[in-house]
Amino acid sequence: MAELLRSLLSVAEKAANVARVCRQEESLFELLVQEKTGADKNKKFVQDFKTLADVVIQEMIRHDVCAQFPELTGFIHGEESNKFENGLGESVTVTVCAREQDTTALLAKVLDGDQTAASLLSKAIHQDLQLRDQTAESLQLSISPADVGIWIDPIDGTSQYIEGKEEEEPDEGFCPSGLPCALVLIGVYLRATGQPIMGVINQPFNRKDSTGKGWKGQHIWGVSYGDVNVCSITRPSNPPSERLSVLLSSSERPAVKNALATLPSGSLMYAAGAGYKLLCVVRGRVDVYVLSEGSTFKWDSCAPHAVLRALGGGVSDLSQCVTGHTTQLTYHQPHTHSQGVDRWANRGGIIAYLDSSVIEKVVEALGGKI
Ligand code: 2IP
Ligand code: CA
Repeated sequence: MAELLRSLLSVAEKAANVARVCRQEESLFELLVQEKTGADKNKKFVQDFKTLADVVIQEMIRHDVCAQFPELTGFIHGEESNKFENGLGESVTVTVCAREQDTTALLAKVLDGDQTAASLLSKAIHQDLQLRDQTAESLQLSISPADVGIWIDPIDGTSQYIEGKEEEEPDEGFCPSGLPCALVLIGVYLRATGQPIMGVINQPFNRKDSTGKGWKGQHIWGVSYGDVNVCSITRPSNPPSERLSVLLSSSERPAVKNALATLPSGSLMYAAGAGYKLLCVVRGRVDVYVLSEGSTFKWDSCAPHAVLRALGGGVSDLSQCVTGHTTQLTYHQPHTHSQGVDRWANRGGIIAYLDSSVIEKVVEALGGKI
């Protein structure tokens, strides 16, 4: 199973490369930012390119992982569907082929014959990239790939990715918006219990490179299975303090913002991206991320949740915590009475922490407001 971690680290890095290439190569960037509507809309164009970029990354991860671990076929789920229907009613399924030239041909079809864009994308997809990580290489794990499933969020924080505000992340690691909030998330859970056991978070746009034109990324991973709790970073050790920093979505309900603002010495902060907010908890940049609505999904939280567990923390359902049940989220069962993506929503909201003692303080401050 440690091979699975090594494979996910490499494919997440490749995904980050595709995300960077789409912004750096002019012919791809033009497609990414142009939103054609009305008469300008090319009916043969299968979908928004931004959706295609997401799907291409998702399918690349699926392709690479299944090629190495066939037991995972049918158990790799993502945010996006790979079937598109264009304005002419033609249906196209986006997949990654075994050979680069075949992927190029397929993408050219989807991109209405744009060979340059198709070749650039295909080259990034088929790049042979092996990410080396010493701790991951020496890790031993006795679990079979046949016992796990995977959630992929190819690009979390898509709106930040498209908008492309070039904020660099400061050393303290907190950026309320901009490219650093866009993340590639790959999480592994146990099929039997839904527990998240392995997570890879890749941040493609962490800081500018030496030329000042391109970007360098960074990644964090964690494994929490049985007695094994290993993470690529050490658990942040914030000095004990009465102060509680709470991270929220800017679209959080006013009643919740007001209630949390009453926390003794509390400070409210806001940032874009569900994955990015979870990453801020992982790094100890804030004490807790609170979300009162069901606007995140299994693919948003699985990877960061596994990393938090590896560090001794967790992610729980906020609505359950309010009733005294602090059990953590699971990832294997859909809401059977819901339709579409809502089947996989974290319906009761979420609360993410390194130290579970924050749950009580947050619940008390919310005092029946949710
Ligand atoms: C989104 C993205 C949004 C987030 C939302 C996620 O995923 O992370 O930023 O909202 O919950 O589902 P907010 O930023 O208000 O927390 P995606 O970008 O993949 O659609
Ligand atoms: Ca997402």
